[in-house]
Amino acid sequence: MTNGNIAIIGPRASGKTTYLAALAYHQNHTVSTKKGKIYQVNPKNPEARQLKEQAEEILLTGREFKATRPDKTVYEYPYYMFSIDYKPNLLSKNKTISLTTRDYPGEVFNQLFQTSSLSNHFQEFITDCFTAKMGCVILLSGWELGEDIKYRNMFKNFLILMDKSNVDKNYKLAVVMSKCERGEIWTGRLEPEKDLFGIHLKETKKTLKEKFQANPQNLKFFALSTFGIMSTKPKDPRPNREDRVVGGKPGSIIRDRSNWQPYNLIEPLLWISNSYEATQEES
Ligand SMILES: Nc1nc2c(ncn2[C@@H]2O[C@H](COP(=O)(O)OP(=O)(O)O)[C@@H](O)[C@H]2O)c(=O)[nH]1
Ligand SMILES: [Mg+2]
Repeated sequence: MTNGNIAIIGPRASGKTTYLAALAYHQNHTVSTKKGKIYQVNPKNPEARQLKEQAEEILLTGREFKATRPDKTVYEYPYYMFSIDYKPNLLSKNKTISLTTRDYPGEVFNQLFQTSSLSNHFQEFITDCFTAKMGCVILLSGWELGEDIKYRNMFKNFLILMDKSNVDKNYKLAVVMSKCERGEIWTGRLEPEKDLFGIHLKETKKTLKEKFQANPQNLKFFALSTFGIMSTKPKDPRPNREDRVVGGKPGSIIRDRSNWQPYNLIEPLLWISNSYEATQEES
């Protein structure tokens, strides 16, 4: 399998396009557990470089991306290639993780709230998530009452389709609470499995844990925020966000655009890639 195929998926407005644009825009990342180590993300194909320009033109001028319409076949959506380069330790050679993904329309996952019998058009997208992939990052932004049951139903249907697909036995699922700079959930970010999913999305967590009982190494919970907070100092956790309504729809933009620092952006990708490699070596 080509190293690096990771699908980035999630329901409508969960933050997928903004996440991909942040990946294209932000080059240097430090990872909280590996202080001092720099991970460099590089856009590798014309589409990814164009997305970097869009991040500048859209996010950095205080606007939001338009919704990705589900009006094309999966192969017509832009295909982004990135590399993540880093030095595992002082004496070792540089390591490169390559990542390729598409910006899937969220409607596919919204339809999974109700049924696993997707239309042929949407079935194509789900098949693509499982074909020749190491795993997927699934972005979820809801934590309020009622969201848990919706997400649980979505995962039940998603897992049915996963079982029917010819998925790699080491396929990794990184389940992410996105937009975690929001005040009500920010304090749960350090142990998202326990303090976010275990509190607000209990049924979702239960369904996933049961499914991955025999291979818990293939499932992990994360929290990330593409917008981040105003300051990286723990004493100043003001969200770097401004909420607004555009065309009757609520949305958010980055507040201090000259000091935009996403939180935990690449951790789910590193986990998928590194743990996939480790399980490949074991098996
Ligand atoms: N609060 C907050 N809002 C975000 C974040 N990332 C994206 N958004 C907002 O969430 C909405 C949907 O984002 P978008 O990337 O278009 O979602 P998509 O439909 O999944 O591609 C927009 O208003 C974004 O500005 C984040 O990290 N925090
Ligand atoms: Mg989108």
